Amino acid sequence: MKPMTIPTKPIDGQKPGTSGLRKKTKVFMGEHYLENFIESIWTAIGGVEGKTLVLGGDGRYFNDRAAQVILRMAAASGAKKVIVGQNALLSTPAASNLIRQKKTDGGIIMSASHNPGGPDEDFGVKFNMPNGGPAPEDVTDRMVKATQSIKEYKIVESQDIDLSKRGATKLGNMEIDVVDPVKDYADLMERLFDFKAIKAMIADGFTLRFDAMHAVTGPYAKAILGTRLGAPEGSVVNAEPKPDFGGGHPDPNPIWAKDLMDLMMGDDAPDFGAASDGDGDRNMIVGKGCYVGPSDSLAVLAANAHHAPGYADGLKGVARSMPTSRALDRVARARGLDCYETPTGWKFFGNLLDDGRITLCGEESAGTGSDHVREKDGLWAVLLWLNILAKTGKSVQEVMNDHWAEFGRNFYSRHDYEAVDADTARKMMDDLGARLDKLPGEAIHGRTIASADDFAYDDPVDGSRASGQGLRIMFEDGGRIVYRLSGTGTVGATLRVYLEAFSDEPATFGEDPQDALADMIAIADELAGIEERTGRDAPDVRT
Ligand code: VG1
Ligand code: CO
Repeated sequence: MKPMTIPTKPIDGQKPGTSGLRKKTKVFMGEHYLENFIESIWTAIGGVEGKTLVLGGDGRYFNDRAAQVILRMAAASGAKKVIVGQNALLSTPAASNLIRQKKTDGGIIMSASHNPGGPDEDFGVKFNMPNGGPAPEDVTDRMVKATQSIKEYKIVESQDIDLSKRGATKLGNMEIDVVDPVKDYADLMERLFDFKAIKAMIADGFTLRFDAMHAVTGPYAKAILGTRLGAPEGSVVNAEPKPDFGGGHPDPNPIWAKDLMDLMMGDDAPDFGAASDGDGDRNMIVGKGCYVGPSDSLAVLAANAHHAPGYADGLKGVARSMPTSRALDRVARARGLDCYETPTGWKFFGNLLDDGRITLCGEESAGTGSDHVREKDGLWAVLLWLNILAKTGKSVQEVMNDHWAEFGRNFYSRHDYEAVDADTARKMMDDLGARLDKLPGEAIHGRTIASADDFAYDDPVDGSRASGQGLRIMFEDGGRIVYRLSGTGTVGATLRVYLEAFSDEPATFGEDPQDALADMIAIADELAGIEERTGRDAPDVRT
């Protein structure tokens, strides 16, 4: 089987964002588009010859075709072996686990995560390193460079490989191992958590609903929550991965997981509700009549992780992305743990985890995880919650009430303005950025600004610096507003405004965050001139 060398030319805009390269599916399906990017990944990692990779995706439209192309390109460039999830499926955390367990040279995950899928929606590709984590910025920078000078790529001609059957096969000299996407991951979960206690709780009548949102976690949730933990039929819904996620956004938040929210707020609510996103790395946690914000969930998990066998020895330290609320910091302070603040995106946690500085970390966007893999992990968070509930005997609402009573409440919300004109958004950020120096001391709606900056991060492990990571405005009363432009969207710009206000007044703990943050919301608009500049008088999504 002789590799063909196909001449090509650089294609504009092949620049990975917060998490891999995401574009409209039709763009990815365009001539040479996928091929150029894959070849550029090979260049960025010093070639793929003799290497072993993991390959899988979230099952979205084009996932199956892209897998065949990637296999043919890996074979043409001399890869030794590719381990593929059956039907080219792998959740992001399961892929991270396989990369680590099988000691491979990395892996390719085909996913645009929480973005909708289908011929008119989004597709994506990301490369993970041998540690199982997303490629850091120096590697993605090399990818971008390679896309800008690419002249040719190599590919072999072949029939499609049958990825529906498990087992070993060959493509030219390259081995292909089609594996059960679930088993190794489920075994890992069973080692970390007290499955006996969770099983007993469920057998005792504890009820739950997991909404897989027609995305990749369906098979994982059925195997773990159903088969291994005994949750009855009907506990896992929308469990079959569909190429268009049933037409919805596979984004586990109260807007896109509305059915689950309605159920959990109704009279017949089960004890526990959860959902995950397209590629299985995010989570939403809901109790009976009680939605748990992701930043709070992270803080609760940090405070209670010792209830799970995998974390019984305590945590080495914790980390959160900068826009995530500082509820976690309060737990860290009380427990004497180091707490790191990183830019948005999981790639920034990798060094801290590898260096043994932290055990647990998370983001406000419904991503939490630990050192068990190098990605955020939706089902992991669900299982840790279930483990905590089983061990403490508390309801979700009781866990939250006790948490706020001990640490106070960081009211928090993120407001997203989607598909804003990119130049308008950029100019708004630039103008606000230019005024930051003058803001401290200014009083607005009765609150005084204590400090303001453009967040930059110096990685304590490798010394690399990431700047321009979001504008932070801190208030004297502990409140905070952060402005950032999304790095995962595919249309125009998405402005994210992150709002936070702290209260240690128990009478306020039950308030709706949108009410508790009303002042901050008004201040955020006034400071940046959101309505005036974008014409939007309200965000598209509030989480
Ligand atoms: C968003 C989230 C960020 C997350 C990223 C990838 O990025 O804010 O916290 O790490 O998505 O998540 P941005 O740049 O759009 O704000 V996933 O589950 O979509 O891979
Ligand atoms: Co995701």
